[in-house]
Amino acid sequence: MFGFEIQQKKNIMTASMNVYTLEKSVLNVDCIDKKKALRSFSHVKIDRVSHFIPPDSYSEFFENCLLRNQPCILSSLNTAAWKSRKDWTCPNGKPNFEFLRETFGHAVVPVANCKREKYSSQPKENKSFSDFLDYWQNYIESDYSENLDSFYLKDWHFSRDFPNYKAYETPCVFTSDWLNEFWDSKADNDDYRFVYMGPKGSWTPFHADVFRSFSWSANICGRKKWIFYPPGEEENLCNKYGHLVYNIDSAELSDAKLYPNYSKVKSRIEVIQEAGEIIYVPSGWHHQVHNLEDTISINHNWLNGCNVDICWQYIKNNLLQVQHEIADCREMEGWDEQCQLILNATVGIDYDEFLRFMEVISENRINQLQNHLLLVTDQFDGEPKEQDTDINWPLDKYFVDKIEVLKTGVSSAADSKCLTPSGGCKMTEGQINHCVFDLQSVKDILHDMILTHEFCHLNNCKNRANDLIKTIDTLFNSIAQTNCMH
Ligand SMILES: O=C(O)CCC(=O)C(=O)O
Ligand SMILES: [Fe+2]
Repeated sequence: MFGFEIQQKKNIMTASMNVYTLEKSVLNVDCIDKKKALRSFSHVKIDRVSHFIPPDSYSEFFENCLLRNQPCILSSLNTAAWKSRKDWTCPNGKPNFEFLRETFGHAVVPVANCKREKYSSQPKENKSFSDFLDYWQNYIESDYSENLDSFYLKDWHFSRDFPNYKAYETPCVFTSDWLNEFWDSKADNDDYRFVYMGPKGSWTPFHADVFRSFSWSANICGRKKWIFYPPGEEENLCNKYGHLVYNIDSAELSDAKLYPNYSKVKSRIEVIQEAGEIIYVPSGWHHQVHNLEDTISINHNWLNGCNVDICWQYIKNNLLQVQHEIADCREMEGWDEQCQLILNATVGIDYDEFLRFMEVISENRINQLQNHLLLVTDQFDGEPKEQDTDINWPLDKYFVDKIEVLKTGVSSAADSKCLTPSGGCKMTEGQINHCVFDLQSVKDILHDMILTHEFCHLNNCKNRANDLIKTIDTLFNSIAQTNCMH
């Protein structure tokens, strides 16, 4: 169907346990190319998933939405049990201002002014949350008067500010989240988990997300209109100076002298997200968002083995731009390092930190797999605990070569921690497979990194990347030699 096929050789071990050997010879296309091929089959429509997504549908979502990079909306059943949906809203569906003020009023929050534009974004300032709520209630009382400002509380690191208040639980399909896993491991106490609150009419200008990550966004109350353009269309939405349009509905787009490529735009997708629904925004899809009512939402930016190549490509492209901008001082000593500094200041990460990112993600998975191997081999004296939940996640479909994986029957249970093994427990087959897929995805990036001149030029980076590739290969060999599911 997608122009390539993974053949498998199947040896029946016992009735319930098969060994799958993936033949390297039929996997002669790079995994990154296979991911690209899957993404090129765009629907240009947004599916609504009307049911609760249990962990055993993980592989369906993985294939249809994450690998294919296609947007979708999950039904409100997926947020029905969240504390924020009960505590933060009134029976009539409006925000519960009293509860919010009493519980979180003392917090300091970032607030954007939607009626102003400064350097292609809405200027932001910090306010106390109770002041913001006072403004919001007055604005509603004025019937959203044209004469008043439209303020939008954005990018509030709510979980960081209130770690003991469990406002929500990340749905299983969004839990392979390398971005927050990495940022949580750093000392700077930053993350990509946010709360947004805005009155009717507040909006977010046209953009693609940080590092070209995915996002998911759940409406706690209210409704949003989303306008999407698939990756690549943004080139037609830039003016003759190469600047992306700020408001996708502005009249200036029809000025052919200013936006010479606008007539080439092929697809625009609009969708209304209702209260309780969660929208999944794929990697590199540009979007603009309007609050149609007083709306509260929770969102995460995240990335994983499905889109890490898009992120790495984005960072490489940004370095090219930086190099172009300071090309006139190329001969000066330390020019490469200077480019990395500017890259970090503009994009938020440089090559050295991206390698650190890959190292942290791999270390976590290598440790999990090594602990599992210890538990299932003779070196462990004691009874390993069984994990009671599994995800339905067949590795053989997701392009990993040179690995023998033991398949057993899979069970399912509604546990959103489905991808993370609990301490002392054997990993489930699905968890093992996912770890292997993740490590293979890191390996693909490392291989690309060491082919990049600027990367190899940086102190010790090439050695670190090569060492990590060797460690991953050694682990893959031990997995292949061990009956993992003993
Ligand atoms: O809800 C909004 O205003 C913007 C959210 C957004 O851009 C996102 O979740 O990626
Ligand atoms: Fe966004």
